[in-house]
Amino acid sequence: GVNGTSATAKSEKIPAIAHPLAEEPAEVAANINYHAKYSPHFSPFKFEPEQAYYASAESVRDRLVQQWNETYLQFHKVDPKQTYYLSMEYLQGRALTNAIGNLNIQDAYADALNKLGHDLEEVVEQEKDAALGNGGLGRLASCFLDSMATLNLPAWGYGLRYKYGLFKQLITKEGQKEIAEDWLEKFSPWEVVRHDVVFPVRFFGRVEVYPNGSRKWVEGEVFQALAYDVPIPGYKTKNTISLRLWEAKASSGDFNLFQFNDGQYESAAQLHSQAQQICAVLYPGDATESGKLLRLKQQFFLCSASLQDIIQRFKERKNGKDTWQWSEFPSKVAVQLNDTHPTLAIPELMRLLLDDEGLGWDEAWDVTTRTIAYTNHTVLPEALEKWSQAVMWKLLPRHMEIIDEIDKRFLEMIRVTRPDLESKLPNMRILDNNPQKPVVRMANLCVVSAHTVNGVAQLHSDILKAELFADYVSVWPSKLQNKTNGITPRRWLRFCNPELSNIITKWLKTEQWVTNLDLLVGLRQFADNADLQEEWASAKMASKQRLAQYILRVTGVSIDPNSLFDIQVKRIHEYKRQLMNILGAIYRYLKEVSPDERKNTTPRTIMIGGKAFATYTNAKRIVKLVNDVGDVVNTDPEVNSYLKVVFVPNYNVSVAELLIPGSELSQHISTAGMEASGTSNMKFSLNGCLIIGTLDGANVEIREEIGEENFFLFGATADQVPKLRQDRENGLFKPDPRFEEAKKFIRSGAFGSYDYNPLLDSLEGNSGYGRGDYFLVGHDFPSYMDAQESVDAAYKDRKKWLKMSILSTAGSGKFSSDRTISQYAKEIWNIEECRVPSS
Ligand code: T68
Repeated sequence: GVNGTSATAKSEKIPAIAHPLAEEPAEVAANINYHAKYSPHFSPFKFEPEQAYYASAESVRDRLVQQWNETYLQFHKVDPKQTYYLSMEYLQGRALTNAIGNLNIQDAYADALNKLGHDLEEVVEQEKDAALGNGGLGRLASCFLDSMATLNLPAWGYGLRYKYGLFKQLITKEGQKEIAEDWLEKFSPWEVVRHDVVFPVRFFGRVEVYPNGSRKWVEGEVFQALAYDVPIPGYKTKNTISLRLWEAKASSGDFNLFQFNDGQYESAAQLHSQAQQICAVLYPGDATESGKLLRLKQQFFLCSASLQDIIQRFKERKNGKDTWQWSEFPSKVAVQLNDTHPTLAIPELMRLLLDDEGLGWDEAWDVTTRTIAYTNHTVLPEALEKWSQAVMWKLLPRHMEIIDEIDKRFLEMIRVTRPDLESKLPNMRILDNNPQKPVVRMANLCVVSAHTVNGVAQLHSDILKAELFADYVSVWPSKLQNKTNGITPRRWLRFCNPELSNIITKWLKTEQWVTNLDLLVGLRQFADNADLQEEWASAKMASKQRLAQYILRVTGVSIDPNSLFDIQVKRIHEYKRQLMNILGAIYRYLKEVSPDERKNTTPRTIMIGGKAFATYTNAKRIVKLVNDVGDVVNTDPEVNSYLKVVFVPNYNVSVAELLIPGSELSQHISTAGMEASGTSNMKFSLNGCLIIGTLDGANVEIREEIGEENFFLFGATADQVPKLRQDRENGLFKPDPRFEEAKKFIRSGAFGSYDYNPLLDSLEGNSGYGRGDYFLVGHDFPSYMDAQESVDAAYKDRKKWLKMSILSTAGSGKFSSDRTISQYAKEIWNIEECRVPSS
């Protein structure tokens, strides 16, 4: 079938009857009205914003379904090589604004809703964010889908349909509290359940060996993976691709009616409730001991279901021949692993080829390695996945056999071809057989098995080559690539910042920049133009006012749109150094207690937002500290017209869409070498926000593109970090008095009775507990404060600041995910566009 299902003997198609989906407001209104009446999810007497949202979304979905079908028909006809992006996370955010924007029908919808007595802006806010991801990695996957659709690439996203995505963050007197967020509570109009797309997925069991030597994984528990498809429309193209999310179900025979009739209700439904657990919650990222087995089950569930689906689609495309050639699989299929989370795709593909399809090892290995590519997103050792061999042998016995064999053959190959690497083998091999805790190193399995490995920014890829994966580089010199991350200019400028977008279009005299972001350089020639500067300033002011209203509504704090809006929003992590930001804010507060200082000051509003992993104690202490500092500063009548400190609660994609357009300065201040790329830095810069930052991740490339004079740089470089840590252990670190003063003020109890000593202790000492300021906050603090002084000075010169702001946008063209995805398509996937012809 066109949509990837098996063709039935009797192919009964839905007759092609044209159903015009109008673009005239009156007819759009009729479409919305139709859904309000005939797709009734609510009482018929209500047509409040919520009902208007669902009816609008369903009417948009009708169009998407139509484009979707045309897209699959085209893919089926042309039969191109296709890419499958496997990711445990997608941070989609809201879909309505994006869909009507990409379909270019926003005006018709705004008018239609007006006719129906509603306001589009209010209606779109009814939608809950789809937050099936933790942070940058998940959002990157979503930006990539938007670009793949927009570039008309034959591509699919595969993921899991978690019932509960990322938690909702509440701020209480105790600090952060996590609340389960049931994003499907009232159903999602953007998913289509595909009852005809179901695959079995096995856990546990044993390996059966046959007389001819072949092996098969049998028994254990078998669940069903059921597909839910989410349409991903491209921008101003008919192409609409799929994000296919798997849900786990018990097999239909698994409900024990005898037990149930016997009153044993729980055990009768046991497999049903076990199935529900698999996709119940998104793994909350970072390091946690709990739920390890469940996480492994989730990873395998995604890999197994997706590969069965991919193989079935490959088999359907016989290209006029009687059967398929497995050697052609890699010229029809590219699989990209988003970090090591879907690594099990490697042994699962091997297993399917060896045991189900009867290929020999060499042939199966050739197909697998030519199919799979891997993206690394971190060098933090604690974030590199390692699975217990014992757990793996139990849950996936056949896969462990295969991994064992891959490891053996890798050792053998190195010993034969590169005896000089013998001493490196213990670190290079896949299995770590340390008797204390034998583990499988997933990153090593990926590097050994994938044809291409990539980092996500130039500096990060360089570090991978020089450090983490250095030993492999001499074996496979061209396996490692860089693919600097990007963001979709649709969501992150065109739709979230229409005021600025209109100005850009006006001055560039074209809207082509939305799909060709390099055109933004055309703004450079106008950077000094007073008219552009005034328009630019008024767009920024409008966004700041909108943001100020939001902050007042969610925090009760009133902020001044004439102050400098300084924002740091991202997951709370010690390496991202939100603690440095708040220490800087505290020092600024101490200074501004003096009336003399206040006279020359640049009024600032410092906003910090982000979620802390529920058991990451220091991260939670940082959240609490920002809130406590805010309570003191914002109620100090002497200071609060010069400085405000606001914690923005529940940071998510929709909140980002409000914050980024209203920002003037954003902080990307990680310890150099630790942030693989960062992607919000690109969003801020694109929206004309200046950056204060370290030479880390993509900051390096942003600074190169926009010009070093437009970037507030400070701090140690990545190559200095090891020596600085060493110096510290040798007692050579001399703290700056400003750093000491800020810490002392917290210890004095100025921000309440909460015990911040353990948090501050992490910044002290030379080693041991707190690792002696492992993240080098103390070392970088003085240069950070100096850079902040340059920010204040630059902001006083309004024309200079506006010029820098314009140049930030003008230099951000490189950071379109369209550029990133074109590079993946050309340099890793070897796929080409497959465009739906416009009728
Ligand atoms: C981020 N990684 C990098 N990991 O930190 C960031 N989830 O520098 C980079 O820009 C971004 O990836 C995109 O490349 C993450 O977001 C996770 O969220 C994570 C980590 C472990 C488990 C699950």
